[in-house]
Amino acid sequence: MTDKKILTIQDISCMGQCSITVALPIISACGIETVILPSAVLSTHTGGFTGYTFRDLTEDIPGIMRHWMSENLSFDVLYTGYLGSVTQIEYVKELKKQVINEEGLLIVDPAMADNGKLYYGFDADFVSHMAELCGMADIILPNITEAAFMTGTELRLENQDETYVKQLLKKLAALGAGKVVLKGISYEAGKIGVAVYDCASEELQYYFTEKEPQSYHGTGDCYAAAFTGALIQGRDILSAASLAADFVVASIRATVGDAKHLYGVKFEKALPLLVSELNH
Ligand code: PXL
Repeated sequence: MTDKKILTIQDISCMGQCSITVALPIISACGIETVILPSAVLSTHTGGFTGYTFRDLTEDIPGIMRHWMSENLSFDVLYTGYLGSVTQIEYVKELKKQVINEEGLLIVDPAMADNGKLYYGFDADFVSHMAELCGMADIILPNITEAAFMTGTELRLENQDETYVKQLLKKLAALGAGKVVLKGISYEAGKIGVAVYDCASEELQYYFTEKEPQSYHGTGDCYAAAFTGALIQGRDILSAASLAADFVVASIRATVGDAKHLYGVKFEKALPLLVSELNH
């Protein structure tokens, strides 16, 4: 029996509990082999730190891909996170063509904005290229900010209603994506959740959790990794989306008591919960 392999492309932020430093342990804990393609190496992530180093690895990507092709290596899933440039988005399309099995999945976490703001270094051109990549994906995992930016829709971080959320989902579907897991939905005070939308059948499902008062960097990355790991381990999309939400809440709860720890969440403390829920 051959087990599935996930290839993930995103940066290594050496310190900061995001991107590859969370994707690798989380997906591995789900029991799935994870192949990494680092898009850049930063001393820290770009949210809240200043003076970080940034080594762009764009030029290395074609050579890595060609070596895999020469070894006849291929993978079942391409899961993308933080990408450093439009060129890297183009390379993702090439990777999907060259090293992902024919039946393989493309899962895209746009990882470029949150709370109404683009992350440092991104612009409107990057957003439109990311929207195009989302249009080629089987599953996309945007938050409300990314969804609004990619579809040119007014941003409502609060006081959302189903009409607004359905408008966003339909516009994301129009990009061409297969399924959408839209994060950061809030219809009532104290609750936050995800909408899981099948663009072909228009089936819409939700999962809500308690809203934690403090927000942390890197929770989107933890969410995407747990979702991808659970899905490839055999969960259906709603179950994977729900499990990932519970995992992020547990990670935040493990972090709140430590006032010095604001740059990321202590997801390590919640890994046993994720593993036991997955094996349930
Ligand atoms: O968590 C998303 C992310 C990943 N990688 C880097 C980032 C960010 C968000 O700011 O800066 C380098």
